Amino acid sequence: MKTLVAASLLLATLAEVAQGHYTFQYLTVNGVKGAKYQNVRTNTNRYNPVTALDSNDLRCNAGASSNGGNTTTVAVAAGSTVAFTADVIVYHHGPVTFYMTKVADAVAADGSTDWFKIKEIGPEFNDGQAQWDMSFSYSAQIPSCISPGEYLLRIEHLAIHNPDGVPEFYIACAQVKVTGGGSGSPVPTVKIPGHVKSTDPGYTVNIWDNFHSYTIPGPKVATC
Ligand SMILES: *[C@@H]1O[C@H](CO)[C@@H](O)[C@H](O)[C@H]1NC(C)=O
Ligand SMILES: [Cu+2]
Repeated sequence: MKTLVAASLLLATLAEVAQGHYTFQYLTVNGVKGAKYQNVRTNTNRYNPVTALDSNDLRCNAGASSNGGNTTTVAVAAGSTVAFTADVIVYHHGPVTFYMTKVADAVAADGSTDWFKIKEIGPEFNDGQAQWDMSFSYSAQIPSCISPGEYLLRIEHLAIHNPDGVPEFYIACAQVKVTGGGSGSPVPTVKIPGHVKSTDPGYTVNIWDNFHSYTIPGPKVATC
């Protein structure tokens, strides 16, 4: 068991060196996968993660708070399914979450407004073994109850594979205009940064040691 764990940590480290990391570059809306960065903001840290819990880069990734003019805002019906796709398959262990924030103008938005979580994907435990969803694409449903208008739609993959290192955030924001919908106000809301604390069990956990349950960091999935 010890050897297995050591071997998988070593593999993870080798993979890190060999491949670099991943960025979420594509958005699928209404069943159509957009072009690279068509509806997803570009970033300036290549395939690298954000690691500082107090950084504004946690909102939409490095360099992505004021470059919305480089990205087209796409219409999406409330209640429909959207997906982000990365350039390489996600190979670190950790949760994937989706957030949204309502904005006056998705092109101009800097992510300083209130965010709510719309989906979270954690591990499944089978026979005591954690199984993480490590995929190219992750999908979420735009809540039916939210009001129409422009939003930033954000994906967050928190990599917690290395208990000796700092957890890594892989983030991207898409620019969407929600049509239909309702008049609900989703709660709870959070600011980013600030949504994940350095003491959160889901942030500090060692997934290789006696790992039998997991609490995804951040707020609960919002309702309205
Ligand atoms: C605009 O997008 C392109 C790729 O689509 C990228 O290379 C460039 O750095 C982006 N510019 C800004 C200001 O984000
Ligand atoms: Cu990594």
